[in-house]
Amino acid sequence: MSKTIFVLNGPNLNLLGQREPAIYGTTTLHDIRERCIAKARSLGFDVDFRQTNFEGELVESVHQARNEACGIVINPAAYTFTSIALLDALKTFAPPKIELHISNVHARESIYHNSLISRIATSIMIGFGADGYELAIQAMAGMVTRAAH
Ligand code: CA2
Repeated sequence: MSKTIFVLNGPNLNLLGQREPAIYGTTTLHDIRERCIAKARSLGFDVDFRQTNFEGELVESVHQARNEACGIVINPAAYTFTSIALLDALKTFAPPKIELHISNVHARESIYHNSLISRIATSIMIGFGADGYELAIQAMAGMVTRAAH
């Protein structure tokens, strides 16, 4: 069984820690990647951590995850609200998938309220800031381990 968790990040998240710290905090995506890898390793898992500004590239990562990943943690950023292509790709991925948002999207403007992804996500992690990623890795490791027994 694969022990690799794919952590996928959508558009603009490469700017984390550099812009809008009041909303997204001061932690960079590089720091988050390091924390995810360390947390996963402590639980006996690997992480394949990616960021892209391109919708099709996110879709292709999901396709790759079908063969290589035991679970997906995904922050689709703005594609959360627009991408039927990403929704369709994630529907083809049977193992657990956690939708993650750094900010509490429900406390923000209404354009951030209607996720297309939530209806097919196994679980949702919202509003925990950068800590949400490690929490999601921990939750994913638990789900995958329990499913294997
Ligand atoms: O809170 C999140 O993680 C979001 O997925 C972030 C998205 C937004 O469209 C979602 O509704 C909630 C936006 C990502 C923009 O990333 C930036 C990072 C640093 C500075 C500016 C934007």
